[in-house]
Amino acid sequence: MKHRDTELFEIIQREKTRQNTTLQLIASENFASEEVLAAAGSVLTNKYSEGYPSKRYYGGNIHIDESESLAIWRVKKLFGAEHANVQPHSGANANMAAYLAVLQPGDTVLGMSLDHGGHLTHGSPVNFSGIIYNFAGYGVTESDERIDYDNIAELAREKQPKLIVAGSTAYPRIIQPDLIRKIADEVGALFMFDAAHVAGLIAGGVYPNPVEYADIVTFTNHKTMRGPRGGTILCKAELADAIDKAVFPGLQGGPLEHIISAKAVSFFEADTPEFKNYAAQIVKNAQAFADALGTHNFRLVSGGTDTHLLLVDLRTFDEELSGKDAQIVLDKAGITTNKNTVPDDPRSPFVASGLRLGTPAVTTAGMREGEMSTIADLMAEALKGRNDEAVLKKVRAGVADLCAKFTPYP
Ligand code: DSN
Repeated sequence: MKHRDTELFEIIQREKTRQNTTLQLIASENFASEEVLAAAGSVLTNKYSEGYPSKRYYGGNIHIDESESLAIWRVKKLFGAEHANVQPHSGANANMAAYLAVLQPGDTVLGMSLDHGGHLTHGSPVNFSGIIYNFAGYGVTESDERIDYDNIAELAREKQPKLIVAGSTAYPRIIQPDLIRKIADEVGALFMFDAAHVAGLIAGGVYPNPVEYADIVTFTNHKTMRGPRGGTILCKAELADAIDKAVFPGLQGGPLEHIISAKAVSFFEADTPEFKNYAAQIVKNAQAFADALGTHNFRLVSGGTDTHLLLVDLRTFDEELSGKDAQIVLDKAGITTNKNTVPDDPRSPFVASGLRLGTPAVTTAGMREGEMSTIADLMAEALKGRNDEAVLKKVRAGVADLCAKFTPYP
């Protein structure tokens, strides 16, 4: 298609080239399929459809109803959920709607602290969650950097929360939904699992399904799920009305029906044997990556990973190297990562002592364990030679060679 707005479409082309020619190691990113992209860019963007299938405030929603109903049906089947709301514009909106559905301002909630791997919407004081609700944070142990379920139980007995939130953005290990359900039952709390990072691993059968245990499960569609940007809420039947009312009219107006149709496509794609293999490969790649990084003296927080995500403590590799500087150097070499604090990090979140890495995107691009080892070598070379432009140029060339063999959008 010939574009009239060449300025903007050239920007999009440059971003596509960036995605095709550099390594995407941000744990929360992925490459959506051409069919997901086509649905997200479809004429469904033109339609107003406040309400839900068969209960809309505007006419002309016959096909929008078909698309949204298909998305709901597919995601309920995929996760074995009693109810689904596919309208949240984002994961943060999904969480906000969940809280609006079951909490009153000032209610007590437990969530994982941001500095131990939680999320802004799990009670950070600068986020609506910490402003409106009375959050108490739990974290990982100092000894093994894993979630301390006894600590959650003690905190729950002390605080008597109305809701316990599980889920994280920087925790490489499996969070056990059955153990948190037990704690919630003991203190009479509701249980919400934020599966933003791991939804695709759950759908692919390599992570415990929290739907069985949690009253509410929220997730984003664009991370391991490999769908369009957006959020989804799953819940028990008795919370269905409250959740739906919280999303609309409580929080949002017109749903993004083009995005909802793209969510439907990704639920279709996730319900296949290929996706199961994909999810298993994400984890195998992450574990191979962890092993390879270990040989270069990078320390893996918690000693490794059970998921798609690795949290690297850079201090064993080079005490002077901050996450911020590492991210900048790796960007120059064509390796896209994000700085991240490690548990009890002495540096601020803007500087940080760690890097968060993930394998969902490179696995979609077709890379396997051997390539993870190559990437670890390239990273170590770039970071060691960070003051030498020739080294960075050499690593950039190595990255380009690798990406030429594994191109997400040829
Ligand atoms: N931005 C997401 C992530 O990278 O994990 C969290 O919202």
